[in-house]
Amino acid sequence: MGLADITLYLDLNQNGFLDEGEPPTITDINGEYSFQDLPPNIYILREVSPPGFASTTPDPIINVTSGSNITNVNIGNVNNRGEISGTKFNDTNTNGIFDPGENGLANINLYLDLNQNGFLDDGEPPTITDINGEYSFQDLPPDTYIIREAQNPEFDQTTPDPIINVTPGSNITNINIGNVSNRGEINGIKFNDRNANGIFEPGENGLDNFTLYLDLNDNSLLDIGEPATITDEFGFYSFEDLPPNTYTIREVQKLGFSQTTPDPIVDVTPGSDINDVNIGNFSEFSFL
Ligand SMILES: [Ca+2]
Ligand SMILES: [Ca+2]
Ligand SMILES: [Ca+2]
Ligand SMILES: [Ca+2]
Repeated sequence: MGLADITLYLDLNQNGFLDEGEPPTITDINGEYSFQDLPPNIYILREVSPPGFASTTPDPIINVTSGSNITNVNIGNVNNRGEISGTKFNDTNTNGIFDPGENGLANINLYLDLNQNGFLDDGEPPTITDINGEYSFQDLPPDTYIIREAQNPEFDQTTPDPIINVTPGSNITNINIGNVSNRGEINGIKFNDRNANGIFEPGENGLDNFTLYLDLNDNSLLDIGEPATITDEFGFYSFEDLPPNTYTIREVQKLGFSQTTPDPIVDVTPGSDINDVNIGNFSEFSFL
């Protein structure tokens, strides 16, 4: 296929550059070109290589004699750009493999870390995963690239940063990168500890409408910004989406109740789901 809009020139001083006074021409829509009215001479024909293309033929050296009409001096170019694509996936079983049943993660920022400093800098190509978690980097000059994520604090990466060698014209697919949520969850029941022994037993019921909170600053008060929840009709509560940390759960004590279990201190690790953190209260009102 002919390539249009390619600049060709006769490199009269043979320095490899298009200088003033050297006849240029631009290929037409069919990729065709011509130099006319040339004094007899030996000419080197070169091109100004457009970005993304590499020359596949040597620069023609042509001996123009008086009255000659030299045709079919064809010059080859090839698109030398490459492409990398893949999926950012939710690696729920943390094995580093995009397994059936695992989903793509949308809106994750990826970039090519050209200067390999671990940060997204100006001039480094960024991309954002689409609704299916898919991404691509296109139009890449041949080089070796490191793909990194501008890490979302809710996730830990489960696969190493891909290091990809892009060769001319390559289309490298299925470079999948795993993430797993590092958030944890705590849940349990606020129960009516009728016999005040600190154990949730048959015959004891949940207590609804109790406010529980994570006492982040450990001052035994519910402060603004501390996660709080209210027990449901079964006394059930949960704290979800918790960054890894050690949490103390306290309650806003109600008149007439005394707590029969210590305030739970819970170590939330990435991805943990901690159940049955039950908290007993003894009621001074026997009708409960
Ligand atoms: Ca997996
Ligand atoms: Ca960088
Ligand atoms: Ca009990
Ligand atoms: Ca507090």
